[in-house]
Amino acid sequence: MRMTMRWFGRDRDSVSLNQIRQIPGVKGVVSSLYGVPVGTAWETEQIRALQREIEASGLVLAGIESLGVPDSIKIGSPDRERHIEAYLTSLERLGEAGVHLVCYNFMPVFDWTRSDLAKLRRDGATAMSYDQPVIDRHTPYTLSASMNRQSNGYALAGWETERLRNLESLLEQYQDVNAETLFSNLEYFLHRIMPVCEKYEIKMAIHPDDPPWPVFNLPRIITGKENLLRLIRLADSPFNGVTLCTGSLGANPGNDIPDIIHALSGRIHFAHVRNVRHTGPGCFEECAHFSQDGSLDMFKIMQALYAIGFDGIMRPDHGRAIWGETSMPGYGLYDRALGACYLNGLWEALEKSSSKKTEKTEEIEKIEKIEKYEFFNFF
Ligand code: DNO
Repeated sequence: MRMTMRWFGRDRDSVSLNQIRQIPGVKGVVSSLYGVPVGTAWETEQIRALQREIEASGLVLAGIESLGVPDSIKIGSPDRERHIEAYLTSLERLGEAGVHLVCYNFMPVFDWTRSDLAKLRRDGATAMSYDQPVIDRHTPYTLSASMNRQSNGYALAGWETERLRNLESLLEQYQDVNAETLFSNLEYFLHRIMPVCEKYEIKMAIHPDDPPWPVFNLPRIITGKENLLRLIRLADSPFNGVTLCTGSLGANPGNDIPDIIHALSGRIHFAHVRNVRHTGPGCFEECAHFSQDGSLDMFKIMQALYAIGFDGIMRPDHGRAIWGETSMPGYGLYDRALGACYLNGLWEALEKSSSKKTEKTEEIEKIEKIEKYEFFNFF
């Protein structure tokens, strides 16, 4: 397992690479070319520049979150071919640059959705929350305006105002798209990109829908075990995999996360590990990563990942806003750093108490020995 953090780039993030480097056990970041509009092919030089900047801080670019999929591909509209070509070009250039993990999602129009980005908690911190009755009183317009108003001035990934400029026509284009259409458009997309992913060994990791149920009557399909298994079957390649986002899937109390982890063994390429607190039907609040603060058993989740020999990239996920920090909602330094340390602690305990070490663990040990050697030689 490799612990990383998400980093939004020097111009967008309140957290610096140097701060991230000081979190014990964090060796890399996942990032993206946030300034490039979804649907445009990424330039090699932009990818290399991002890598150089990250490496100059002693970290590595461990993967891309996200390489956005344009709505045309999700809808299956005529410009999808042009957009798939651009996507393939970006994948090829990423592969040539040695990037082997790409996170993406297949949510129509909107990415993750919340009704409140700064709900006051009993501990005095604030956290994001979702309340279905509140969402039901919103239109897509009022919700996107409200989310952007609460974003502390940061551009919210997935809710960029430029992306939502053509909201009306976009919503119209989705009128005939149901869950089945979405599945078959996802299948088409996967079949087009898998040959390139196989050539460059790029693991595609679809992010679950957040929350994992339809929002504003738009279908959502990456919602639970059955559909995740269906997704895996759409393209029979080890490079067609999943981002196991415990908070997104865990928003539905019916999703048994350890069970899903076992079912997806071998296809979990990226893990977003965070807790969530169920507050009522269709309602949840984000919380600290610590098991007792939320509804998920984080030890059982890490235990399941350990049991399947998970050796991919992991990151802590949304945190509370604590200790007076102002950041992009969910993406401050402090609570995510606490989360990373907690998850690393659980993992260390699992490793040290395990009697049988898997081959993968031994491989990781070898890499760590080399890293230690390089570290001492550095000084
Ligand atoms: C929210 C994130 C998502 C995720 C995308 C992946 O905080 O987990 O925005 O990055 O859905 O494409």
